[in-house]
Amino acid sequence: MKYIDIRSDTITKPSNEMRQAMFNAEVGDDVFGEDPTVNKLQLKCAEITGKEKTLYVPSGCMANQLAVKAHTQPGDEVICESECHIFNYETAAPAVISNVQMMTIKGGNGIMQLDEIKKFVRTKEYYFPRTRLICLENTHNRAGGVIQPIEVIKEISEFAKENDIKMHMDGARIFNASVETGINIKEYASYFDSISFCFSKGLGAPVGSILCGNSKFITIAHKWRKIIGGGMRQAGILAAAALYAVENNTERLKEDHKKARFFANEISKLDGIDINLDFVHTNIVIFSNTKYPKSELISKLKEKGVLISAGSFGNLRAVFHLDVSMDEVENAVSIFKKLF
Ligand code: TLP
Repeated sequence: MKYIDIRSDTITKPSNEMRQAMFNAEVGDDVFGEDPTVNKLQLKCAEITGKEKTLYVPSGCMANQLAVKAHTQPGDEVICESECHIFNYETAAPAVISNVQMMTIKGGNGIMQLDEIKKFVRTKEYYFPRTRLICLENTHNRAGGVIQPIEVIKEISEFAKENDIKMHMDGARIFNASVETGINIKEYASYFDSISFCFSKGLGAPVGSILCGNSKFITIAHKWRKIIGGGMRQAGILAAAALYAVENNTERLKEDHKKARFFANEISKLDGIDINLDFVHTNIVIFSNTKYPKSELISKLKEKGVLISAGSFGNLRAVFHLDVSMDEVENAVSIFKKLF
C-alpha cells in the first residue's frame, strides 16, 4: 500500500532534479576544507543568515549540540522552553557533551516571554550556576510549528546582550517561519549569536544542517564536530542536495502551510477532535482526540493508509511536506471523516 505519510517533513526523498545536482557535484576532502560544494554551501548560508562563518553538519541535533558546546563551559546553565527539541529529543546531549544544566521554562504554546525568563536568570552568587545561553526554537515543533513573534525575540535578545548571555536559535524550520511572516532569515539571525537550520526537513534534502555564527564560535564548533566524529570527506554529494534545496525549495513551503491549514480546518469540524486553529502557523498540525486511545487511532489510520505520529503527551502530529500532494491531503481528511 502507498501510504499518505504525514509523520514528519523529515521523510521526503530527493527529487530527480536534486539527485541530478548530487550526481554532478564537484567534491573534495572536506576534512581538509577542500570540498568545493561544501564550501559553496557554507558561503551561501553565510549570505542567507548574515553570519560570518558557517559549518555544514550531518544533523540538526549535531548543529544544536555544537552550539551548546561552543557557547558554554561545564557547569553553566542553559535556558530553554520545556517542550523544545534540544531538551526533549537529543538524548540529554547537553549533559553528556557539554556538562551543562538545562533550566526549562514552560512557554505559552512554545513561546517564552522575557518576564518569565528574567525570573530564572541566576544572580552572581558563587553557589549558583552561570546562566550562559538562551535557546529558542523557531518554528516550535512540539507546539505545532508555531512562529516565535519577532518582538518577543528582540526583547529577549536585548536583555541577553545586556546580561552577557548568548543566544542560539534552533531554526530547524526557520524557512517556514520566514516565508510565512515575510521576515527574512538575516533579520531573524541578527538577534542570535548562532543559528542552525535543517536542509532535511521541509526543504527536501536527504541529509544535513548548517550552524552559523561568528568566526571564533565556528572555529570551536569545527573542532568539536571532529571530536564527535562529524568530519565528513566527500560530503559535496550531500551538500549539493542542500544547495539545490535552498535555491529551489524555500518559496514552495507556503504550499505545505496551505495543506496544513486545510487539513486542520477540516478535521477541526469532526466530533471528538480537539485542535486550536490559532496555532496552526506553518506545516505542523498538533491535535488530540477523545474517541480513541492515541496508539489505537495511529493504527486505525495506518490500516486505512495514513501515517501520523505521536506528539507530546496526549497529542498527535501531522506534518505537511513536498512529498504529500493536496489530493493526498484531501484523501487523508476523508479517512479521518470515516473514523470520526
Ligand atoms: N525533529 C524530528 C524529530 O526528532 C522529532 C521531527 O520529526 O520533527 N530541531 C528541531 C526543531 C527538530 O524538529 C528536529 C528534528 C531537530 C532539531 C533535529 O534534527 P535531526 O533529526 O536532523 O537531528
